[in-house]
Amino acid sequence: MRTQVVIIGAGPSGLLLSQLLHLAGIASVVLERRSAQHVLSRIRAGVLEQGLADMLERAGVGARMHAEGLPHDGFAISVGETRLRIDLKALTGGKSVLVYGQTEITRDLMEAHAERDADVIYEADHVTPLGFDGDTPKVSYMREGVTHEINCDFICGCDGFHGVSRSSVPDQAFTVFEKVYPFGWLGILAHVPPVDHELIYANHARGFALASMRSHALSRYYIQVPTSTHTDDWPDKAIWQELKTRLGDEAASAMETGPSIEKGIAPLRSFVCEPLRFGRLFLAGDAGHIVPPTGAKGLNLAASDIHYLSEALIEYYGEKSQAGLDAYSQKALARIWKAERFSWWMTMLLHQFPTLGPFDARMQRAEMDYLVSSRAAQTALAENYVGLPY
Ligand code: RFL
Ligand code: PHB
Repeated sequence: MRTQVVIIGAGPSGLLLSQLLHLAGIASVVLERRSAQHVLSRIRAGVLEQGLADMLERAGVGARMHAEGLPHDGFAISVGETRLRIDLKALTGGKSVLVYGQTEITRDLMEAHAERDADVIYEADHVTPLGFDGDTPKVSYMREGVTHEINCDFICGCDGFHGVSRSSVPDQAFTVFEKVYPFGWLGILAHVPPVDHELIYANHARGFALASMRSHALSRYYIQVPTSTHTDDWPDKAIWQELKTRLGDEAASAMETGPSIEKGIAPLRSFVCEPLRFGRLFLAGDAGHIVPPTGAKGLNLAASDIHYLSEALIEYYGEKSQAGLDAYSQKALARIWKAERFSWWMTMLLHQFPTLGPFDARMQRAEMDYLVSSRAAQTALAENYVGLPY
């Protein structure tokens, strides 16, 4: 079998890339290790920058997002007794973000793929990118016990942090920059109305908490927990109590509680792989970088990678020019590092660090005091939160 581009991974990065390539007349095959149902069951991101929303619209999958997504013009930060509203719209000259679940984006993309009978192969085992350092790359995989090979021009590794693409590259060909934080986020989803119409990020003496949402009837909450925590350690009742404590009295009195319909723990990590191109293999999204979720940047960064990569591939096939492909890694990394900085900064501001000394604790407090008192500091935060330009 032969195609132009093999895409490994049917998460948002892989599905969006194949959709944009299809609209430009470029053929691709997507190989996904899990079932479609499993991919849809992962509850992840919820905050979309305008750039991602625009891309989804260009990809022809924006209708439900526009109908059901919730525009957010601001959010709150609560540290100790201090509560600050970041007025995104006023601080950025009219920009905002859209609350719409990653699960819904994935569902919309899957439907678009099904409508055009796209080549997305789920439950593909032992996916292996081969020969990408030469001119004849291919990808092998197994399905229902049978081995297949697809010859192609390019391989796009959109297979997330634990995927096979990055691990197929020799260690000496790339450099990893990494910071692992000494805690994770325990997240729950519940069929209750959000505690507020905007998100609330809180840094309490007992740790970080976030009140988020997916709709007017579906809430998403997170609390900082030690890395060793298991979900069994936290029955729903204890989570609601902890959220009330950490989010403060005003939120506690407005909070509606109910049984969780999903509960999971995500470790917090900053990670960048340099470069993102190895011959005819390109990495995009979580395959190439991870941010802690505090700044809501992971999915949005995946989208900007896909923007640069799809443009480069379209240029290659349309104009027979390699220039975009040659520039991909550098262009994507320039934006990635800025989002890494912002996510690291928000993480440092809003969490309790068990190993922080008294000096660093005062630095954290001074950072918050400065944010409260300075419109310039709030503008810098808002500009990054709504998303830096592509
Ligand atoms: P994904 O979504 O991990 O998809 C990769 C796909 O590749 C498949 N795969 C393989 N397929 C074939 N062969 C193999 N060997 C394979 N290995 C893996 C996987 O099954 C999967 O289907 O990566 P992608 O597409 O790059 O998308 C990245 C985003 O999912 C991620 O950055 C965000 O979810 C991060 N994130 C957030 N980002 C935001 O922009 N805003 C947010 O509000 C936000 N909140 C979050 C988040 C991530 C979280 N967790 C759980 C890490 C909140 C949380 C709690
Ligand atoms: C979410 O709703 O899942 C969410 C929102 C904001 C974040 C991270 C996650 O910063």
